[in-house]
Amino acid sequence: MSETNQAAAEAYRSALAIIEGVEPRIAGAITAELHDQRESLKLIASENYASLPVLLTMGNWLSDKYAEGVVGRRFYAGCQNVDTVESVAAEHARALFGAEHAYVQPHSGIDANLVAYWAILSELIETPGVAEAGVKTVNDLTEEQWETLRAKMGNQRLLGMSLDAGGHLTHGFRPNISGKMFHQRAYGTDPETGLLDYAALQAQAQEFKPLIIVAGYSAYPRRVNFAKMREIADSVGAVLMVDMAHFAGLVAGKVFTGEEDPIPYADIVTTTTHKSLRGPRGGMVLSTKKYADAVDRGCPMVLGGPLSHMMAAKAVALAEARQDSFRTYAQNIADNAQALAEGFLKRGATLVTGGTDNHLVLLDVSSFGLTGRQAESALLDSGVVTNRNSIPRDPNGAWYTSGIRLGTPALTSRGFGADEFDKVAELMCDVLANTTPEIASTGKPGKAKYKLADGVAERTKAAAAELLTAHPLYPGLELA
Ligand code: DSN
Repeated sequence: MSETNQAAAEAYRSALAIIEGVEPRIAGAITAELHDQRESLKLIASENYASLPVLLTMGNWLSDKYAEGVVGRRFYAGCQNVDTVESVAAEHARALFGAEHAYVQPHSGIDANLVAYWAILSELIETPGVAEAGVKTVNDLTEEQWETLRAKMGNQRLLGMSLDAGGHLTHGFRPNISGKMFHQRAYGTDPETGLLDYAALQAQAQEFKPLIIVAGYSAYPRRVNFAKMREIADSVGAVLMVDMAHFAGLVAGKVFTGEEDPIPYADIVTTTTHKSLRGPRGGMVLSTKKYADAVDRGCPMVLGGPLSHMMAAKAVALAEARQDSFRTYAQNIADNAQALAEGFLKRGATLVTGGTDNHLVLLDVSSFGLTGRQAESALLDSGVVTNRNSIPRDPNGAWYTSGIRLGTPALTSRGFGADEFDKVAELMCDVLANTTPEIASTGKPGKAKYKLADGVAERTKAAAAELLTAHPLYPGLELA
């Protein structure tokens, strides 16, 4: 047991005893969550296990301080310690990613995207509107001038990856606020290969002339060429925004370099900090100097007061990501995804795009005769935690789906390598091959109910336990 884990175990035992004295159900849920995470194969592509130093940094009195504004421009007195925290986190973020500017306040990836959209709209539309009217700020515009400007801001165009091709809700999906803020269109992937088609995207951009092109994804198992994305954006005068929430760890760990690194090519890059980056739950915006001031106005114009305890934890995680060992970790994430994909392919399973070259695999479970919902549930019964996901042009829609999205960041944090991921593919294929949909009242296979053959869940859990015991989570951190 490392000294850190021993000290953390003592700290957590004391903290949980204190919490138990106030609300035992909460102390119980926290403890149960550790057991659940330890005892299941976590393959959710957007989840990870933060280090104990990161987890420990979150719980402290920085939480009690209001600090709206940014370093050097606060709306509250007494923010000197928050200033230290925010400056250190931003310094690490700039150095790690080679970004001109870093804004570490967003509470989530969605918040980071909203800050980015708001900054782009403000920078490109609000400033000229105010300048043309010969006034200092929007507050000095007449009602009529303000309505004209608002109409202009509300009519801008956004081109983002469609949800079923692997884009995110916030990339212009109609039911999301981003789909309502903007006149939106979505780009998809090639129907044959499932890959991004840059020529088709170029033609679509040429026809649509968006203000913003959003690159990045939540469920696309391939790398993106950001130099090509930049060329497309430049050809139509668009701002290039990249949402790297899923693959920030691969950028930080220098697995994605050159044209696969979004920072040198994008105007604004957003991310979460808790996925492959392995930090605390939260978001960040990285930008060129041009957008720095607009981005820094994210709070209080878009966000509530910064969560200073979370910014502190982001700083610790970013410091960890600057260590050489993080590069090894990031490379292992990508290598393990290859092993997982190969494990499925050699057992006859179907993968969207035929494989992966990032951290995730999108398994098409229709070849097992299942919906994503049935597969997700049968796997969960067997101790394998995944999430169902649409595949391109999904006949089962976004609720039942035909896919299961799998990611390697979490189990790679536990030390799983290629052999273990091959075994994971074997176990999953066994579960799926032994699951059958229940016949609905229509006489056809239903989309939700299923039957898992007797004994499969038990044998999968037993095999998973062997893998998990050999790669313990927070070893030595023993609670009740
Ligand atoms: N919920 C995240 C994911 O799972 O990809 C994105 O918002």
